[in-house]
Amino acid sequence: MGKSALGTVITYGTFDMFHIGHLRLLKRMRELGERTIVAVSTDEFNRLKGKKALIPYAERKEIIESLDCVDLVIPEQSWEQKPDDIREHKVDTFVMGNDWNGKFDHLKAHCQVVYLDRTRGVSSTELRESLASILADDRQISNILSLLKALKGDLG
Ligand code: C2G
Repeated sequence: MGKSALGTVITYGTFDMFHIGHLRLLKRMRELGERTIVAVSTDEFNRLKGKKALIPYAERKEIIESLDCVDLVIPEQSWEQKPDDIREHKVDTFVMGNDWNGKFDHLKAHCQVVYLDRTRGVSSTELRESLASILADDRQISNILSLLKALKGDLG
């Protein structure tokens, strides 16, 4: 089926510390529809989701809006807004990574529901943890250096 036959596609997410997993999902979403919409979780909604994004909503929104494969970005402010979004934007297909497999099947009453394979080996959480360990190593190295300087001073 050609893209135009598939009309409008929507997906939802935090998209914190934008990475290749996010990009691949959005590019594959582009293959499923002529018009693509991304609902980016606001900072307030992330608190409801129990997620603390490192990058504020306005910057996450700006990054997603800059992508050629994305036509429109809207705020995701609640779990319940999806059916209204689907109606308002005349969405034909709802897309999510398959870590959400089955969780949005109820939306089949409104549009097609497609779960795409997640990209393995990368997530915002893993990026944050690697960043934290690199910073911890840096702190350790600077502690050792200041200790060596102090020792050098003592030895005259
Ligand atoms: N994703 C992916 N591969 C990864 C990481 C994420 O394909 N390595 C996909 C997720 O499956 C999701 C999208 O990228 O479809 C956005 O991921 P998150 O920002 O983690 O989204 P999440 O916080 O799960 O929010 O109402 C739905 C929620 O807002 C989803």
